[in-house]
Amino acid sequence: MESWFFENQTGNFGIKIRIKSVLFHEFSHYQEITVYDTPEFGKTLVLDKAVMFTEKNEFVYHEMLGLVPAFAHKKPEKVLIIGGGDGGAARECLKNPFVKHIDLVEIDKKVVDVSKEFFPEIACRLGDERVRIFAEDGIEFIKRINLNDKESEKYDIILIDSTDPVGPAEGLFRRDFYEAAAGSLKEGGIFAAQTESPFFNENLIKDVSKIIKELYAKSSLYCAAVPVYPSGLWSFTAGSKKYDPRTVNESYKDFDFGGQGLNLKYYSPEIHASSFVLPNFIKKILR
Ligand code: AG3
Repeated sequence: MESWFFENQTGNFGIKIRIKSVLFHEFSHYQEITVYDTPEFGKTLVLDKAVMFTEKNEFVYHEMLGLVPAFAHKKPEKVLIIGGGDGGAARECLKNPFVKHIDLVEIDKKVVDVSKEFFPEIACRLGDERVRIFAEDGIEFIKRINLNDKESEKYDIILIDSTDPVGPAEGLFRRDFYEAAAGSLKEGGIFAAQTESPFFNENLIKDVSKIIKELYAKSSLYCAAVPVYPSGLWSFTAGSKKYDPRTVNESYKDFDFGGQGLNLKYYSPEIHASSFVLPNFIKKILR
């Protein structure tokens, strides 16, 4: 019998993916977690009926979220990832030669466990000695760092690797959270968050960009193509206290981005720069 997974993406539009089998299905304390095996995309993680990634194209999102801010920064030693329990963003960040330490704050420990079990190539760095995992609410975590206001606790890079702005992730798209994140960055720090589809989430992008612009010396939106996400075009919003997020920092002028071990399938210095070149309809959203 044929089986298909449907994601209703906008209420009026969605995608369907043929499934070979259901490898895992459980309701955690926070959400419904499903792992499908699919002929088109390989194993696929679905949270609350929304596709988070597929084995075949997770590299786009994870490289672009994990590497653009890191390579815009002169020397990012300490990184905070909110969400990202699958480990994809952490795996990418560690490709930056300066990164010494990553704190990963994932509210749902089940996502970490499922990713380790079913997606070892994505979760491969979760056991790295440089990565510390906290199973707690990222909003509270960041508010604590901000309140403590101790330079030694702050970060060079903060990444928001969240689900859509509904359910557990809703608070990760709010002003008070963004303010606390800005206050948890060191001087010269860079922030980046996944900010959904420019085709379907105009208002969200407009609101987030406005806040980030207020909070940082520099702010920019960049995009990448993720076939399984709503509309296939995905956005990330970056805010930076000092360095221009749109360019690879001088400090990497001798760095070999084509190096074998790095295994970069999407990101390159050229893609870094070009991902900030926006079509007019997105520029208009940001005006
Ligand atoms: N986070 C963003 C996924 C959003 C996709 N939305 C959807 N399918 N409706 C992905 C997390 C991967 N680390």
